[in-house]
Amino acid sequence: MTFTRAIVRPPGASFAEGLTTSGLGPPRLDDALAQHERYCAALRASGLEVVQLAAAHEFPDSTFVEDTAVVTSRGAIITRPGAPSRAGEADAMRSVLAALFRDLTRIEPPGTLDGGDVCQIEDRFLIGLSARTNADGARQLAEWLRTLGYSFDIVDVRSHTGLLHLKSGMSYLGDGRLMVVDALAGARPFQGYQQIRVPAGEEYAANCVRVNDRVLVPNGFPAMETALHDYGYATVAVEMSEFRKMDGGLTCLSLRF
Ligand code: CIR
Repeated sequence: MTFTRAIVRPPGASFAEGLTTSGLGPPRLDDALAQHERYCAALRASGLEVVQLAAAHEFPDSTFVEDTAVVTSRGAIITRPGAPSRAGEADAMRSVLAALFRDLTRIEPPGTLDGGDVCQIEDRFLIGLSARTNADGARQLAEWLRTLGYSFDIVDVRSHTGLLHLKSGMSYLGDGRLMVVDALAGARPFQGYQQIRVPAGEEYAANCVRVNDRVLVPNGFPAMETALHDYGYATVAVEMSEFRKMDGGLTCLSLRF
């Protein structure tokens, strides 16, 4: 999968008031903004044009744009984020995507869906059922994907308490390879792919992003980087400490298409 564009949104002044279970303490806004800039620079260095939405003080979690839409080369859909405090984040995303996709559609109530639960693997999508994505949201997304000619599979991550979203525990690296935490490794929809296990103690780094010829990884996970190098991947380490404090990973800071 080749990407040419990314949509991002810098954290706003209320960032520290967002949802978190990390127990890592409050994030520092200045550091988060600097890390966000470096994240955007890494996307640009990987060949992407970066479109930036204005920061939104009224939505503390709005920097995690991935949760508000699913964007493919065949169409885009606005989600209905599962956390009530995040419901209004999709409006800004709808405006920017409406200019790019003619038939923009959306997840309707009672469905809820976070983009962090959606993993594209070429022409197939894995859709996670989680505390944020319910069965109706997954069903609506699946039906929409089918109309676009994609196939899909459901992965239930609700019993894995450490995983906020499906992609908190796995990433698609391209080349038929998945990066997977041990807890998810036996999942039936992962069969048929080469699975690289996330090294013990480095589970946060399961959420990485293949962008064209590089893999963006969070800084500070050396065993994970070594594993990727062993498979021939060029990695770019991006400091994510302030986003991690708010349960955010690398993929959630952008929509790539
Ligand atoms: C939340 O709990 O919704 C945010 N604090 C973090 C969202 C992370 N999103 C993602 O991994 N796709």
